[in-house]
Amino acid sequence: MKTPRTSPAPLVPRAATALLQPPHCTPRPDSPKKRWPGARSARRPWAALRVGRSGAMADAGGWLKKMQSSLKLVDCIVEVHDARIPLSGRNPLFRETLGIKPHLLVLNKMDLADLSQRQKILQHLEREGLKNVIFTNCVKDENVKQVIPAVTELVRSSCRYHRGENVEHCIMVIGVPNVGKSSLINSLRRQHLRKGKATRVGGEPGITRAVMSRVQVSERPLVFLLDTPGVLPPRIESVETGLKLALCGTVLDHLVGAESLADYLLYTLNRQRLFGYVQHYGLDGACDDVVTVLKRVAVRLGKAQKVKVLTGTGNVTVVQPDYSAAAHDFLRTFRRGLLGPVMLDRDGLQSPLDS
Ligand SMILES: Nc1nc2c(ncn2[C@@H]2O[C@H](COP(=O)(O)OP(=O)(O)OP(=O)(O)O)[C@@H](O)[C@H]2O)c(=O)[nH]1
Ligand SMILES: [Mg+2]
Repeated sequence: MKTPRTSPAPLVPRAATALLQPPHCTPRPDSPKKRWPGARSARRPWAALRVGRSGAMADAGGWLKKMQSSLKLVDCIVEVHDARIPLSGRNPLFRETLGIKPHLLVLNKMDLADLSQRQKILQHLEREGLKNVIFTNCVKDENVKQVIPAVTELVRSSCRYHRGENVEHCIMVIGVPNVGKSSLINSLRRQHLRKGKATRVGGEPGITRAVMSRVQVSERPLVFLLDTPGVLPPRIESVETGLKLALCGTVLDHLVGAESLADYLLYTLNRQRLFGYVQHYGLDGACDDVVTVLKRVAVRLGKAQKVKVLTGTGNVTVVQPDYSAAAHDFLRTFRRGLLGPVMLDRDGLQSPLDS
């Protein structure tokens, strides 16, 4: 196996350069020959993300209204977010509409996140006014036991208004899609009540589709939880934030395009010098060309497809690698953590002095 490139110039995604243009990237001319079949546009592969309007949750405003109307039953808000993007992609409307209640931020999926800069993350969040933060893994129930004591303390030290007489606590769990809100509820029940699933969990965004009735998660203190559907920000602040959200699975892959997302993933892994994909797919070495990587992945998976090509002598059927299946496998492998832990907000953590 070739050793991964160690030149100071970071590897860049072929197509991302046109749009992202980070100052350290050197854009290269696109070769039309190397485009993958079905690419929407070689120059603007992320255009489908529709920066500005996220578009993924059509009824986001409606959900927020429903959540707001349930606020009178609620003592504390637990916002769940993905630990791989601790600084970006949270919905600012949550603070505007639900911000009057005490707030705990749970950064979930810590098993998939590179948390070597945990202190910097916490300092950054504290500067944004977020003092109560817990990292969790709801699949393995790690740190989940810290949630109820933190909530109880927050509620104790805040004004409960008309709920002052109630002995029980009610928490509303909010967040963007697919970050593990329902998993947190199930994990809390496992930990405190030794009971099974109360709410459906799934690998795709949009599994929870209604503000649920209260679910008990603890006996002493008596705590109930309200599960809610994931709500994306109405405006995604930048293309890169949108891509990070999509990599974390908060947006359905087809809205961005699996091949485009795979390109951004390859770019990110190379920039962070995370070359686990080389070994995982048995490549000869690190590579910054997504078409080459996807071709190798497709061959390795034995995924090929027949396509009709119009030639001067008529239609010819040719067999070529199934780039789409390869891209989906690449994304799935990354999301399962098989390519190693990652911090997608690494750039946001660098102070100007560091760079
Ligand atoms: N690796 C890892 N996966 C997790 C963790 N927590 C949840 N998941 C997985 O993430 C996926 C989404 O979990 P859900 O609990 O359905 O997420 P949600 O936020 O309720 O999603 P919506 O209801 O669609 O908004 C599922 O496949 C879970 O198994 C975690 O801590 N680590
Ligand atoms: Mg859910």
